[in-house]
Amino acid sequence: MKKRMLAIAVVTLLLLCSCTNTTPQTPVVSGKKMGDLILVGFSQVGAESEWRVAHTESMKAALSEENGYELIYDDARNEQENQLRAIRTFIQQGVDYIVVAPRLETGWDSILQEAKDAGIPVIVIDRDIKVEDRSLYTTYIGSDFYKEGETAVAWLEDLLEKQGRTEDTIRIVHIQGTAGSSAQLGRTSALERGVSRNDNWEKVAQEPCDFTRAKAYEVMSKILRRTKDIDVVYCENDGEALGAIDAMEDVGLKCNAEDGVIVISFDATRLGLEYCLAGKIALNVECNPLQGPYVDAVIKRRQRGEPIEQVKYINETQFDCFTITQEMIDGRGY
Ligand code: GYE
Repeated sequence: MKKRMLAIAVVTLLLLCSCTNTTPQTPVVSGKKMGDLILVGFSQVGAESEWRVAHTESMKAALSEENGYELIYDDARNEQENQLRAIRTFIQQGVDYIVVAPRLETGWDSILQEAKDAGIPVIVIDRDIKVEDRSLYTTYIGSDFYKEGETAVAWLEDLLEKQGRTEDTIRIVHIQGTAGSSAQLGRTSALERGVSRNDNWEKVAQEPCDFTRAKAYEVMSKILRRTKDIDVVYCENDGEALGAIDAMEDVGLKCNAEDGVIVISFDATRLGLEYCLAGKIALNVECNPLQGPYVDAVIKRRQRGEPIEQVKYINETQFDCFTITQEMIDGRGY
């Protein structure tokens, strides 16, 4: 009797085993789905600008379930500490890829070493980073910020020359982005070089405004209480340009490339370009936030075992108040 019961138990067990073998289910291991979806943890800086919102939307659209991904999205609310915490959690969750849009250029060595030790590839997007060991991340996809700045400075030199102002003192206010971010560092150093090669350019003020319209309004209002003798305002993104323009208009200054303050901006968001069409922003250098498809392509290439370039700069253009048209704005994706 005992033997018969044992035999039944063994057969039942075998049947159970064979059942689970023939109907495999998607197991869940510590929150990670082992199906064929690629699990990506994305640490975003925050939501400080229109550019950033478009960037987040592009990432979410490209790394969608229909496209083969499961995306864990984290908004760091403009704190690098939060980004480090998010990445550590991604590592614990055993994601397949980590994507990070870093707030600052430095401070990434240890966390990326942790990701590397766990065998998780890291893709850096939007702003670049500086680490001792370049093999800590797979690739950087974003903009050449120094080149963007050079484009702006060369355009300004050209305009001032056409206006016959190469001998006049040109008083410049410099509204910077988030101090220590690669977007700020690149755009700033291009202007610094411009100031040092043009003896008649004079820096009236230089202050970081975290890429936000509110901070730029506040800082520009403070500068204007000190002086209204300003020829150029170089803002490191559209939000800051809009804030600075608001402050200047409040005190009766005209923003206009022909007979007012020359405002220079970066991003070329729809709103920024509308200001350009209205003549208030003289030059808007494009910075393309639609990076999701590039990230998707890199991950798919890596999945197929194809080589990946270390740096991928996105092609960008520029718009000025003399040549921009409504059609150009209508054709924009952000
Ligand atoms: O210019 C600004 C944003 O890192 C390129 O960050 C990005 C910058 C962009 O908030 O609008």
